[in-house]
Amino acid sequence: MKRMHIITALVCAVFITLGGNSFAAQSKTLNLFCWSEYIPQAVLDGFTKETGTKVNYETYGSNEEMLAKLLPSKGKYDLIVPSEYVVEALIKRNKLEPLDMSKIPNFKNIGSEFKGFPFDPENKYSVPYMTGSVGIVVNTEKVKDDIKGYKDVFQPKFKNRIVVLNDNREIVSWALSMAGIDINDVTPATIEKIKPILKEWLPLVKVYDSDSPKTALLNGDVDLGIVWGGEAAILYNQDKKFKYILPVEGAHRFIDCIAVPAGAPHPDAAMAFINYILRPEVSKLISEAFPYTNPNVAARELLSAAELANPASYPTGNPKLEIFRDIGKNATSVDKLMTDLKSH
Ligand code: N2P
Repeated sequence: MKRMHIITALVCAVFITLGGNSFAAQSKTLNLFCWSEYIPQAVLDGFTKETGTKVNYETYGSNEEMLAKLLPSKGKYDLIVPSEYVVEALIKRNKLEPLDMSKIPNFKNIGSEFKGFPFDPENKYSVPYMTGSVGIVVNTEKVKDDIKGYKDVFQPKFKNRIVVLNDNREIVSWALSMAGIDINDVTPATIEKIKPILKEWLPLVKVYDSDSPKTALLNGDVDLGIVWGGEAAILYNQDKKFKYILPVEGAHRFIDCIAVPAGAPHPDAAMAFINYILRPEVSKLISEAFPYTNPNVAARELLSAAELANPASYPTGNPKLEIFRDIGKNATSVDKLMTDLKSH
């Protein structure tokens, strides 16, 4: 009898303890689908330690790869990290769950200039995770030319010395900028116009890599490239010989957002995770490992002067940058063009 009382008391104690914890009702699993090289393991571990929620982490190297896995899956992923044009497309197709902002008070840490973009004007479905630019990185010990834009990178003398992102929409946008066409003006006619440019460019490329384009530059396999700003920032931190240049012709400014796909199995854990990574001290850890442009202004205050002075993380001046918009069915023409050109 006495033992029964002890057990009952223990059960009650556990119940009361959990009841006082905001994560009491939270699912104990979170299925996170994110870009590779974008979120440190320490952040996932910190969340698990605090909430007891196990994070299953799967990665992708492009928005299109993410979509190809997400769209046929039902109720598999709790969180995805699409770029702005994909947030726009997913909202149009009712493929995102509205966020429960009452559970994400740390949204206040996002700077006002990163809120209310046209792809999700009220941030009903998405919260900026990291932002940045796609630009040119040059090993200035190997390349002495004054590289200013795409036309300086894609020169026959640099054949087999170039790394680029393995990302069709990105590559097509460089050729559009080169031709003086808006990067969002993707139609069969503009695609036809830029075909000759890409026909010249692609044979010069040695490495296509979206996951870790810094690697080929670091180990000296190539001498210049067009990469995510955060990758260039890591190179700059390692060695100041790696210079980041935003192309004069114009470049993509990406706004990668965290969002909950329709039918997510653990939306409560998803909201808790979003709020967790928006804590300044957690977001700081993300910036330290992956130095992109952090939209979390409270976290930015915790960064060192050197981190904030990294030109690839926080470019200065007035570069010509533009976000991508959803181009609907024309996305298929982008992929077809690139597949055709790469196979020749
Ligand atoms: C991180 C990739 C950054 C994604 N590895 C840019 N949209």
